[in-house]
Amino acid sequence: MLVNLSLRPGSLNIRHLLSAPMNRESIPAMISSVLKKEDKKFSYYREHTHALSSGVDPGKLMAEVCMKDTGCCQGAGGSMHIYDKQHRFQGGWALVAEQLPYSAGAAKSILLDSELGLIERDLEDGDIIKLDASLESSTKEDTDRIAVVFVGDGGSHNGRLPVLLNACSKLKLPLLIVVIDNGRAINTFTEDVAASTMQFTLGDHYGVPGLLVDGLHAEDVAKAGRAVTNYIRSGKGAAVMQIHTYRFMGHSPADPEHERGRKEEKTWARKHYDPIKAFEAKYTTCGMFTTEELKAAKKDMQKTVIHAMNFADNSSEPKAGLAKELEYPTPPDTDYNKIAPPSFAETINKRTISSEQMMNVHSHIDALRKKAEDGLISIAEAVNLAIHEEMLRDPTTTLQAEDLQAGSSYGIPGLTQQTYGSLRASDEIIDEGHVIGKSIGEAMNGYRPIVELMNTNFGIYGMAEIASCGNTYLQSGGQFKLPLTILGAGGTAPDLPSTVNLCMPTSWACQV
Ligand SMILES: Cc1ncc(C[n+]2csc(CCOP(=O)(O)OP(=O)(O)O)c2C)c(N)n1
Repeated sequence: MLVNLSLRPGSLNIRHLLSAPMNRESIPAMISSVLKKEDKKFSYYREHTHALSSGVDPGKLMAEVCMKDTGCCQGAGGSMHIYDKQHRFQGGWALVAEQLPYSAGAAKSILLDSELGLIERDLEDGDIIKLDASLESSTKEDTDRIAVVFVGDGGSHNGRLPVLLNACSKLKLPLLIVVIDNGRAINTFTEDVAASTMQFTLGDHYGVPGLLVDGLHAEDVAKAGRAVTNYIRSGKGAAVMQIHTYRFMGHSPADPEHERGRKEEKTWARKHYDPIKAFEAKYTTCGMFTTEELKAAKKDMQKTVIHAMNFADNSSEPKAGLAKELEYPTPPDTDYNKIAPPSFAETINKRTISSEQMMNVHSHIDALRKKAEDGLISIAEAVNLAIHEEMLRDPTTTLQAEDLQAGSSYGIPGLTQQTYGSLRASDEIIDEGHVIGKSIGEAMNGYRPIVELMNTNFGIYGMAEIASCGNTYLQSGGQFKLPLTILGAGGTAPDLPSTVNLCMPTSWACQV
């Protein structure tokens, strides 16, 4: 358990809470009071207030919910897929719990930035680039970034969470996992299906601390959020916050709310468990603000809502041809050999690869090239050669595989960890969904991961994540290009793979 709560005076105000009326939850209040623009935020399909409190423009958000051209994803995402690259709001994911491994990749990208000496900078068009940190003047926001992921209590019982906790622990990921616990998944009560409802203790096995918070009082949630994020920002690793809350409305407008005891429960909650009523009563009583100030603030908020609605109403439908335009981030006939390396490549290589490692990898590459010239190179060796050429050409290229350190089954990742270190070339747990998912998070945050699947068919564990590799460029309205390569051996040759399947995120696949 985490203790020592501390709340900076004035860090939570009426506006923070009033930005949260859609779910009547105090959690968005916490987001806006303790998270920074530079933090990487992952939510699920109940993400509207998370996006708003992360700084996403209300008009653009409403237009996206209505799938209009002016939405933050050009109308290609819709209600459950809100992305705003500039505010590091990285979805909006509709498959329950799929966002969990993505957040691990985002948190890992923060560690990679610091290991390589890279820094993120905003461009005027909302895009983000990486630069050599030694050439920039850095701020606190550059050095204490964290990632945060929200998941419902139903989603927190998905197997992706323990695997995520393992990664948090092994890598000391700067990640806050927030379990939004309304006691049910649609209409299924958690205790009917789960052996324990104490998700904040799940990290015990992995050494990841957790805190249980009553979401009734916004101030408590913000205090706890401040304490937990301070802990993570200080470099101690990840933490879990489980926040109790209540869902006043049905799961969706289509929900008939037939779960047992719903009527009585709602009557009780309206009286005793409404964070907005609690907030208003507490702070008008103690004189923090008057009833008139409260009314004025509400009016102000209503104006914002009306303005956002009108903006969405008056916007056009997405332009015809948008889906075609967002099919590939780079044209399919692009010659990747002609893409210039990043300007920092040479400096970062010098900084992170010793001269001995460099000599070794170059003699390895020379030997493979010689084999290629002699017509003796195997497919696995050719892929290994391509991986080394790419990892040297662009230090933002990473590699993840099972059994990687030993070269995996066919030598495809051979000599990568020995050359580029275990963060860029990482051995992975045997959960292909997690590995591909973590790579998606890296790819959304300036890296170019390669996943080697040992054998292609093992990728079946990662079907959800593979689908999102293909969807996300489109659904984010072109904001996230996902430069991710998945490759694996196919065929049954005992020594060398007879084929290597390559699949790229933007829905093309080929067999070599
Ligand atoms: C993989 C997957 N299975 C099923 C669903 C259908 N579904 C949508 S929401 C939901 C319940 C999730 O509950 P919880 O995680 O507690 O989130 P809440 O909506 O209560 O915030 C289910 C089963 C889905 N979206 N994705």
